[in-house]
Amino acid sequence: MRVVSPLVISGLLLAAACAKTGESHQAHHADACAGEGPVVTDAWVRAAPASGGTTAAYFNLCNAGAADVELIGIDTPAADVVELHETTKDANGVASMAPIPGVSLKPKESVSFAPGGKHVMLIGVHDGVAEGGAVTLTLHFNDGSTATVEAPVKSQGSEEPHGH
Ligand SMILES: [Cu+2]
Repeated sequence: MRVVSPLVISGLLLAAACAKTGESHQAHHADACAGEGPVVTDAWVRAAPASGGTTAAYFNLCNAGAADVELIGIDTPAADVVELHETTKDANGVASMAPIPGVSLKPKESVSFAPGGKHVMLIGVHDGVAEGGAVTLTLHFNDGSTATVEAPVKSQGSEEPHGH
């Protein structure tokens, strides 16, 4: 059987697209899944151009616990509304993003929130989300637990597309 499956081809194209966004280099740090329960690492927030605007937060999340856990929401004092989003590309390479309900992690599983993929949308950003600052993010899980991180504000990286 010499026929190359279209699924394999599209998978390769997706991998190439991800590499271009630079999200994969962060995912490689996720192998150290130590601690208890959900562990957040490498959190950061893109600097917002002005208060009232929209920006995004990113991090790696791994499940160091023994049971499945689901990230169901995030809140922050730095914005009016927080949504979990995922950016995808259609067959023409046009990127768009849509809300996702949550992310389930099996024990030792990790997920990367990174530019060009899953991200945390901060809508109605308050003053002070500028480079050199920090934003407190509180992650909520389906078992009632939370994880709070201080995410530094950085100006690096590309913008998320704004269309929904
Ligand atoms: Cu978004």
